[in-house]
Amino acid sequence: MKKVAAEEGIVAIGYDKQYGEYKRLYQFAKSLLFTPSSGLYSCPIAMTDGAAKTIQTLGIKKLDFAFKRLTSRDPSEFWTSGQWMTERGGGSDVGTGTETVAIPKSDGKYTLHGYKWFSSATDSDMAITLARVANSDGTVNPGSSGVSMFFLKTRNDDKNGSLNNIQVMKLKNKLGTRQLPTGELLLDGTEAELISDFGRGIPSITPMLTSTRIQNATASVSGMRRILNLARDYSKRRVCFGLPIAKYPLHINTMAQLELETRGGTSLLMETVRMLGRSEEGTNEPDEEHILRLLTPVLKLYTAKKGMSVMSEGLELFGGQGYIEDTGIPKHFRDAQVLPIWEGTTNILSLDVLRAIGKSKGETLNAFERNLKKRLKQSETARPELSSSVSSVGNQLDKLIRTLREHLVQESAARLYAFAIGDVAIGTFLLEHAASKAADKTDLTAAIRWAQHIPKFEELLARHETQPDTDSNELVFDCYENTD
Ligand code: UCC
Repeated sequence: MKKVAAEEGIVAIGYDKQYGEYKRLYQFAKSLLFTPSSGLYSCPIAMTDGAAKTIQTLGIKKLDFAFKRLTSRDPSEFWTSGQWMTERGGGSDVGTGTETVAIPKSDGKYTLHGYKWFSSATDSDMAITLARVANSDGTVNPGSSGVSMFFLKTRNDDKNGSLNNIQVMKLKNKLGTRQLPTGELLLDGTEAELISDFGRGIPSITPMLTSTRIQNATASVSGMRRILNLARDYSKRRVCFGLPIAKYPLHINTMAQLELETRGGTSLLMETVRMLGRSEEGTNEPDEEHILRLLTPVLKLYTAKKGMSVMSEGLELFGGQGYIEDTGIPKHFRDAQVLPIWEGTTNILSLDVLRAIGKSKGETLNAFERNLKKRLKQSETARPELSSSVSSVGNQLDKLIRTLREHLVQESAARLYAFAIGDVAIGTFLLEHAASKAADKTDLTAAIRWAQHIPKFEELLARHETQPDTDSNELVFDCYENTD
């Protein structure tokens, strides 16, 4: 898969200047095809892309040689990268959980000493990782501001390619993604180079997170598409009660709903990567930069959760066969369960949505509103029969924006906001596509259907507010403590 990935340019296309602002669209369109057939090789590819993006974004000149390898189409040159962030103490709270210590050497490099608890692609050529630089008295600075970012090669340059003082302590016994060797690694004097400013490790690694979160969404969307294509094919062959099951209205209705979810996720993904390519080429409008920041966590959390429900329904479309390992189908479900977890759980990403809005002092929201309204209007002008669908999505957008401006601090509703942002964004993008010359009848029907069924934000919010924040939540959550 490493050879195939290199030759097909699965990473390289995203950095190929000849495709200008379309390079990311092209890359991710190809990734959508590659990912579900890659035996999870898409995971090391995701981190490889993340490493290349980090080196490029931060302009780390001394890693030019690594960048060339990460983006090479020549299998003998091509490198993959790990992203070793997770330690025993976390997961989500990287600022507290990072215990690895970096000890300065006399040549300006460092040795790393610590334990990386969840390192996917243990066979990668290099890794980007985090550690705390030891002060001259041997102490380290605590918290996020004590964490710095490092580059390391996993193997030494000697003849045997010996490991760079890394011990693979065990391979993880995971629910799914078993094709992929995730390891617990002991770094026991691993030579590494500091590649961020002191204490700026977390913000410096965020380009990597942006990339892997978008790649995560690619896995979700392409997984949905794969299970649906298999189920569609099956439905035309499987005869039940005298007819192929594709002839039964209930079966068709179930599949149409899943098709809609899959299209929705695909449109959110492709619009995000369109803006990513433009951002990297400097052609984004200022509003699009804000929207890219906002949509990246929304995309990841939205598609991961929808992916799980589509996958579960998808298995059911095969009846008992969907539960039998010999068919190869159950694996899709097990592999999907990691998608809402790694690269930030749904809750962590919902908080990141609030962070993106808060940090811009609301400008992100203004940009989102302006951009979506403009696009909805253009869709209506281009295709007046979409008018009521445009109003339906526009209405939800208005309610959402109004609420976000008033209640941004309501942390317990962060998931609700994030999914609602996804719903209105998808509605807008599907309508825009339906109004374009490229649209066919299916595109039009799908967009209208999305608009008709878009979750009513006010109703969801009302339901949330009938269980107002802390007091009621704590009573329900801690029911054993609170029962007489
Ligand atoms: O699981 C892992 C590898 C598995 C394999 C991956 C393959 C995936 C593809 C699959 C395809 C098949 S690696 C571990 C993944 N771990 C995470 O994703 C971490 C989850 N935790 C978070 O996301 C947290 O929000 C943190 C650690 C990023 C930040 O938490 P803090 O410490 O509370 O952060 P602060 O203090 O709010 O933010 C620190 C700085 C701020 O900037 P400054 O200091 O300039 O004000 C934030 O604005 O970081 C900035 N920042 C961001 N900037 C934080 N998050 C972001 C962001 N998303 N974008 C830009």
